[in-house]
Amino acid sequence: MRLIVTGGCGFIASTFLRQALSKGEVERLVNVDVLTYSGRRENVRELLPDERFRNVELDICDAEGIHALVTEERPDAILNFAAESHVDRSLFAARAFVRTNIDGTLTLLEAARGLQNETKRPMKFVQVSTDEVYGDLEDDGGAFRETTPLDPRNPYSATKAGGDLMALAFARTHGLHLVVTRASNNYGPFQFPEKLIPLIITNALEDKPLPVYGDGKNVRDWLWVEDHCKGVWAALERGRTGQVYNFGGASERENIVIVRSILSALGKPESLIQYVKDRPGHDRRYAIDFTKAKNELGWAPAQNFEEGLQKTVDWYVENQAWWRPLRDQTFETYYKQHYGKLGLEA
Ligand code: NAD
Ligand code: TDX
Repeated sequence: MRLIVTGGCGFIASTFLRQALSKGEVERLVNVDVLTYSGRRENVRELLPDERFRNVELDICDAEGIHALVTEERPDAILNFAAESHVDRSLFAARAFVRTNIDGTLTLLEAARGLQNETKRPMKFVQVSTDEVYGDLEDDGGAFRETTPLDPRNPYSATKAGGDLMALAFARTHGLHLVVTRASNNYGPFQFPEKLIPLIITNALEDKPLPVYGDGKNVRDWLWVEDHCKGVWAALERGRTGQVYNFGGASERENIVIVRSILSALGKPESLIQYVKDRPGHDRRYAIDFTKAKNELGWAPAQNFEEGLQKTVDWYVENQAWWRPLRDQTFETYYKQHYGKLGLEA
């Protein structure tokens, strides 16, 4: 199997790349990543010696570059993980999200369609998406199913929903063998320290205040990143064309409960907790019904949350050389450097 993966220098896709290279049937694995602030070369460094692996620094919005790469590599499948992924960033820099999450997805879909037309071989495409496209849930029960109407409520999730719809349209109108996967909040090693769990761990290690938005009672469903990547693989292998598959961790927790667990794992005082102004449009609760993935893909999450959280805390304690340099940089600096070059205003 010959695969192109996008966003592989980021958190989730770098985990996917490591898993994929451990599979005998993978004959070629190409990573496409433009290295925004959250893309780190070091996340794929250990893969470079494997001669099946190729790392390409390229923007998924670069239509010519993507076309040339797809023509050269002739993949059996493209898996699109690349995205602007952080909700808070999308609140003041939404244009970058539109560019990568919608326009970049379209560029990849066009390239896949072109190759399929040329070779007359079925081309697979996995669009990696998020439960946030469904909006949010009330505190009292219910969970997102694949049939739940889309109701994105922030610029990040609006652009992910746009990418999903464009992808599904390409399955219907252009016959791409495409599936969309929607996962809940991932956690594990290599997550950029802007997302809740790594931010709280790294702030606590530096004895900095731990910002908890609103009342801290918003609920997320936490999915171990390796379980998510196994689901993406199952969707690639066994997903039905034009279908959506939800992946959840069966681990709903209030944010404040997670913050307290991290403090306790690190032996740090609760006085570090600082309630701050709520995120505008903050979704209250996410929960996922993954019955369809269970029935059709034979997938279920395996990692117990408390053990997974402990493994994550241990990783950040042991890998301070990975995250400490990232703490000195603000997103604003990266944004100006990276998007400024593209002439993009927020
Ligand atoms: P991340 O921010 O850690 O990684 C994103 C990667 O994409 C980075 O390496 C970045 O350099 C790259 N990238 C961004 N724009 C690009 C462009 N224009 N061209 C090429 N590369 C580009 O994100 P993540 O948390 O690993 O998320 C990966 C995917 O999974 C995203 O599509 C996200 O929407 C989805 N997802 C994430 C979560 C989560 O909890 N983190 C949950 C569900 C779904
Ligand atoms: O400093 C913080 N304080 C805080 O209380 C941060 C960064 C977050 N939070 C809260 C907001 C959310 O309720 O914690 C919860 C999780 O926040 P994030 O880590 O920013 O994740 P979320 O907004 O839920 O979105 C994530 O899950 C879906 C990912 O970032 C997305 O890429 C994914 O699609």
